[in-house]
Amino acid sequence: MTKSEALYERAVKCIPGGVNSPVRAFGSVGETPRFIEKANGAWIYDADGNAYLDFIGSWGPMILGHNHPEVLESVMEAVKGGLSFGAATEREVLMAELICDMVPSIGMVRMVNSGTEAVMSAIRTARGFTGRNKIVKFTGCYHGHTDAMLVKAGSGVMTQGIPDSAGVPAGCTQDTLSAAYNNLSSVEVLFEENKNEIAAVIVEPVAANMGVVPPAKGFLEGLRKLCTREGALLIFDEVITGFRLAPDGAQGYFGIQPDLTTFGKIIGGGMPVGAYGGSKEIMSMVAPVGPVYQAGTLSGNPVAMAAGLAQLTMLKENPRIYQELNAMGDWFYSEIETILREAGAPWQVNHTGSLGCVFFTEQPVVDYASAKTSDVGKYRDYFKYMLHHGIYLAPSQFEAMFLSAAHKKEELEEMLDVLRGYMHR
Ligand code: KE4
Repeated sequence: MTKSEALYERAVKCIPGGVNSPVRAFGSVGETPRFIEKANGAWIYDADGNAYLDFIGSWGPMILGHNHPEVLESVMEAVKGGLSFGAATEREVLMAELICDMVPSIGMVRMVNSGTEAVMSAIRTARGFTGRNKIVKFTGCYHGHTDAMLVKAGSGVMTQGIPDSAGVPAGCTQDTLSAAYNNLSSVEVLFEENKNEIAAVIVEPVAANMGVVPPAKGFLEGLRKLCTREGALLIFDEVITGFRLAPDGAQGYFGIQPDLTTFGKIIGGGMPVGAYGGSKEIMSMVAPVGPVYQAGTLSGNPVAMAAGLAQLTMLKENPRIYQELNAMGDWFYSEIETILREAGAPWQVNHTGSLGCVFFTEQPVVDYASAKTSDVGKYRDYFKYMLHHGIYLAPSQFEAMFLSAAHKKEELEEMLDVLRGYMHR
């Protein structure tokens, strides 16, 4: 029995599914989850000492690679002063000033502890600001596990959202409407059917939770125009894309200004951090200034701020990281496609910058319906082969690959060699 197997055997006895987040259970790929002991740069090491080239990076936070010395040093420095005070600290001011400086649409920002909390709070703020209740989301986009966002795929178009989880009362999703990603007319219909009732449209500017699905040309611009015309707020959920695609996130990368933005992952440098922000007018709705209540014991935690500040500051001071990372992604994902085509495989490769994924389907993947045509059995086979050859990919077809500034070209070439081996096995 490996140490991971032994740990998993113990874990399932005291943690639901043996994990603290479902995707980590490797449920859809039929492998024992690897219990990771340490990480460095682009590599992670499991309890049995196996090394893996890491294409998850903690699901996005580790854009500079694991254990970046400047992040560690900043954390160690903060720890010496204490872990948490439940009081205002200078680091929170520095973090808010930095985010407002890097992202032009953000005039004010509130720190929270997860992407879920950021989305939950942004939705409440949008409802408070507009006095409206309904929220439009896109089937296949994931915005954390706040009740209102857990609606059945495809439900809600002109009807009330149907809960997609036990324990979510119908009342929590009745105001959530679902549209189809990259399909502006599906949003138009909802605005026609719910005149003056839609508080906000929330969207992943690059969908990365149904696999990676980039926005079609004109999609984000169309959402901007629709929301402006209808008096609804446009919320960009940049928990994944924020500070990944550009110093000012997907909104900078695509040149579209949302009304509210949610962040997570990268802004925490690996520590539990989320944030939501927007114009001063909108954010002045938030307590204690305004009537929208939101709070958090560990929000703006000094140690978490130290990690996030170190990472964000490096990103801000070295914007070349983005050109290099995006160019590496363009090269890497096109190499993957070449290997597939040379092997006569019709699989699809989608990417935007350093975010990408392989869909095991023959049709272009532009939304949830087309993503779901993927053969998850083929994905499982691919995942297992790559894992056993030291390549750590998302244990689900409907997730993303994340490159980091720590990935060296020769290491990516290694992965491409393993992929060639898989395609010619
Ligand atoms: P958290 O609450 O997990 O910090 O963030 C929720 C969230 C919000 N918005 C987007 C666009 C997200 O991708 C996420 C969380 N992403 C997943 C990865 N697909 C986290 C991994 C997990 O659930 O364990």
